[in-house]
Amino acid sequence: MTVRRTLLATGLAALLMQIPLIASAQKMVLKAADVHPAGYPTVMAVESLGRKLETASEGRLKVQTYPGGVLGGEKEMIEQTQFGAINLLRTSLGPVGTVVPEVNVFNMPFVFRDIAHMRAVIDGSIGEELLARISASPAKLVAIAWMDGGSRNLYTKKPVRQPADLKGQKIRMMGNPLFVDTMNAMGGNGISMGYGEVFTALQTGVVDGAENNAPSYFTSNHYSTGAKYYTQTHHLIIPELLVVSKFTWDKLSPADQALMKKLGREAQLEQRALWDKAVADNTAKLKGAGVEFIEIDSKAFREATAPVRAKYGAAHADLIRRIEAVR
Ligand code: GTR
Repeated sequence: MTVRRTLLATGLAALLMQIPLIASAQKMVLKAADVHPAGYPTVMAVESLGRKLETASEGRLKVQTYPGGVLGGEKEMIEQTQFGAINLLRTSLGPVGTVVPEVNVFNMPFVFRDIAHMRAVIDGSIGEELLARISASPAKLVAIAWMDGGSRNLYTKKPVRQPADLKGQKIRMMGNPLFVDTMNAMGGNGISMGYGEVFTALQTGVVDGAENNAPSYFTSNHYSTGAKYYTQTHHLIIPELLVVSKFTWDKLSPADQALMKKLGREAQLEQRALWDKAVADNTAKLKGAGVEFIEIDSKAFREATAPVRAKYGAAHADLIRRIEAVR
C-alpha cells in the first residue's frame, strides 16, 4: 500500500513537473512601450528587465522597447495594451484611473504626505493590493510592478505662489477628469491633453503652463518654451505602473508569469535608484538653464483641493485611512 502510494505520488509529482516544462516552451518577443525617451529611468529599468528575462528564459522571452511615445500617447498605448498590440507598458497611474476607477485613490491631490510616504505605501501590502485590483478588474491589464514618478509641480510662464496667481491660466493636465478637477480647484483652468502635444501647446499659447516632475519637465524640453517658473506645489505624487497585456499574460506559463512578477519587483527597485539620480541631475540642469524653482508652503493648494479628495475619495474612506496610517 505504502509502496503503491509512494509510486503514485512520485508519478503525480513527475506529471506536475512536466506541466510547466511543456507550457514554458512559449517563445515571444514582448513589445514594451513608454512615452519617455531612451535613457529615462523607466525605460532603462524595463530594458534591464528584458535582459534578465532573456537570460532566465534561455532566449525564449525577449523584450523589444519602443520608447519616446512612438506607439502613441499614453491613453492610446493603454488601449493597445488592453487588446494585446502592446505586451508590456510602463504608464503613469493617472490615465489608468479612467479604465480602473478604483485606483483613483492614488491619483488624488495630496493623498500622500511626501515621496517617502508614497514609497512605503506602494512597497507594502496596500501597493500589492492595488496591483491585484488592477489585474482583477475587467481592464485586461495585469499589473506587475510600481515605479517612481516623484512629485508633480507647476510650471508656468508667470510666477505662481498661491492659488489666486493661477486665475485665468490654462494648465495642461493628464487625461483623467480627476486632474482637471484638481487644477480647477487649485485656481487655474485645467485642460486635458496628451503628453506629446504639450510642447507645441506651450509654444503656441494654447496652454499657459503644465505640471510634472523634474525628469519629465527636463527631458520633454517644456522648460524651453518660456514656462520657466517651477512652483514646488507637490500637488500630485502619482506612482507609475508596469502592466502586461492580459492577452500576453494568458499565453505565459505559470512559471513564466512568476518570473515576470519577480523581475517586475526587481525593476521597481532598480528604477528607484535611477530615479533619484535623474531627479538630482535634471534639477541641476533645469537650474542651469535658468528655470526658477519657487519654493512655497503648499498648504493653500492642499486646502483648495479638499473637495476633489471628498469627491473621489468618498467611496474609499477605509483605504484612505489605511494609506494615512502608513508611516
Ligand atoms: C510623466 C509620466 C508619464 C506621463 C506624463 C504626462 O511624469 O511619467 O507616464 O504620464 O507624466 O504628464 O502625461
